[in-house]
Amino acid sequence: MKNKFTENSVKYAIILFMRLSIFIKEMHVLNYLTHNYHVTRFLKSTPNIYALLQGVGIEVAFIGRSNAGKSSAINTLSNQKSLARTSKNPGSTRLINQFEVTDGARLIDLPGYGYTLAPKPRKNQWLRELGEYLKNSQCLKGIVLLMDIRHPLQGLDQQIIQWASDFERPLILLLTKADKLTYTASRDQVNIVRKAMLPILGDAPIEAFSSLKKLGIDKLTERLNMWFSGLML
Ligand SMILES: Nc1nc2c(ncn2[C@@H]2O[C@H](COP(=O)(O)OP(=O)(O)OP(=O)(O)O)[C@@H](O)[C@H]2O)c(=O)[nH]1
Ligand SMILES: [Mg+2]
Repeated sequence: MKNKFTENSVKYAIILFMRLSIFIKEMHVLNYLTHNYHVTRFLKSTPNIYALLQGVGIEVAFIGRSNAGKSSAINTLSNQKSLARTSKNPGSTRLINQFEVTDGARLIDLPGYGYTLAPKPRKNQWLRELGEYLKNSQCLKGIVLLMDIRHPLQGLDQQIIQWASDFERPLILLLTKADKLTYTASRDQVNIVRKAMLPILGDAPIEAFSSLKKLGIDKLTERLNMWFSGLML
């Protein structure tokens, strides 16, 4: 009787061990599923958020104030000069531009908020649409929130962060144009933002980023790979 019990326990332990090792192996493979962002291509533009809400697949949205460097970040990530339209004048991205990394994996370049010259009703409507998207999208697996490293966490940035937290959207914060500051000053800014965001975002990644110097691309790529692998849901 005792022998039978021991035999069964050993059998179950072996099965459990085998299942666990298969699970760990799968996690390992998924973790290292990398995408080639250099082959990213333009997919389509849409004038409002509602077309996005009907999509399928996985998407990651680049969100931030006008002129924060969203389109530039997509160009640097994809190693293409003018995949996304950039401009030194704020408000250069008016439409919602979708880029396809691979079948079913999209980067979404959103128009910026806080553009002072845009009419107020338009600004309010855009913010409402953004809120709806963050709340209701089935495809949105991650947010890349970009803020100029010299002026992070402005009112609307904080609103996006609050929504991301409320709607449980994973987030990476990129502090852009880090080439404008010294290494020490940019590290200090990262620490300030990290400390301020700790109660809301916990240990969400916050990185100094520069499209110009290609700084922070590896961290961004790592996070995108996780989201596109469906790991960090
Ligand atoms: N020095 C520096 N300038 C940058 C960097 N990234 C973007 N810029 C500049 O900032 C300006 C705005 O960049 P965009 O990428 O168009 O910004 P955006 O967030 O897409 O702006 P909207 O489409 O208006 O919302 C352009 O003149 C870019 O060349 C960077 O890393 N370093
Ligand atoms: Mg843009």
